[in-house]
Amino acid sequence: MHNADLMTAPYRIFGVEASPYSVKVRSYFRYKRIPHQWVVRDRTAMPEFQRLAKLPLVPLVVTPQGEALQDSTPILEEMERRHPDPALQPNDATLAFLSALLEEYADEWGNKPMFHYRWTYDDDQRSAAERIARESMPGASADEIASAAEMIRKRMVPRLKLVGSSKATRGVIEASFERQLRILDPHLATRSFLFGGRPTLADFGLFGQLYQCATDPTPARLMQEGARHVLRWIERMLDPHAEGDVEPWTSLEPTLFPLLRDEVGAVFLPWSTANARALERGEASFEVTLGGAPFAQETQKYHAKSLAVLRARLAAVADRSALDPILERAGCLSWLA
Ligand SMILES: N[C@@H](CCC(=O)N[C@@H](CS)C(=O)NCC(=O)O)C(=O)O
Repeated sequence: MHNADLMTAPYRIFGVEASPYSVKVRSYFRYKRIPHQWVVRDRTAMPEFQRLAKLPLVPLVVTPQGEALQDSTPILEEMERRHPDPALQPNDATLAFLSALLEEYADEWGNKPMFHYRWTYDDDQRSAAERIARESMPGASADEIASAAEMIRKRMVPRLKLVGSSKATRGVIEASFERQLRILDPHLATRSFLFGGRPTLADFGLFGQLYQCATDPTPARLMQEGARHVLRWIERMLDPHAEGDVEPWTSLEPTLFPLLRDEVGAVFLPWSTANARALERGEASFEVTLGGAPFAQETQKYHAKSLAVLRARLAAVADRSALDPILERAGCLSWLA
């Protein structure tokens, strides 16, 4: 390749439609108008994917210079360094941290309802497994797709326990999803994005999970019944355009604060800090009380790593005079200290 080609060659995003983190990164590239090619990681693309990827995870972004980037949050951060305009995050440091906090909530906790509904209920299992099989095997016969779908279903269902979804935790997970929708729907009724007139980091994280929920029959039904504004926001987030700037906290607060208090402070952070503590102590599993109900799960390294990054992000905020009182009132501050 000539240097000129290297300069103009687009980024490539290897991903799959059923992966929340893949569609999160794809929407970000679309929003930023960064030239890119969406490469469906199907069986034809698998050999190249395996050659380039360090971890067997999508999304994988290959830069025009041939570097391989993985893990959606660091990918977005690296892309912000390379393509700073228009900035993803609000200028205001308080709002920027709240946006990062909501992204972390979406990526690490919001994935639970998504994964839970998809692989718990028979209709959802079959719908998702078939879509995944179909996308990964272009040109395959109906029989080949049916048998691949069955293999996918059998492989994914036992993974419910890795995210802590079981008969015992179903109530906690489903209550959290329904509460999330009840809070988001009125918030998104009067604005295009979570922080106002343009999407920020939080929108991309939350969109990734909720877009998946909207494709699975059981959570989609809940969304159609009680969260039409969330569904419209999901459509907007597939190819988002700025319509204005972010709003000040005073205008966001009435409907956004409940998400920080009732989900992030009451459910996500108690769970994530319990996971991190169990990891420190070398415990293979942990149990925590969330909203009065027990929640048990195998300890996971990744969540603890991203919680540490979030804590470092908070520690780096120079002026916390507006931020700390919000976090304190939402019951978040003590978990992040
Ligand atoms: N923290 C990672 C998570 C990536 C991830 O878990 N990807 C899943 C799909 S959503 C995956 O690739 N699983 C294995 C596979 O599909 O082959 C990120 O944000 O990118």
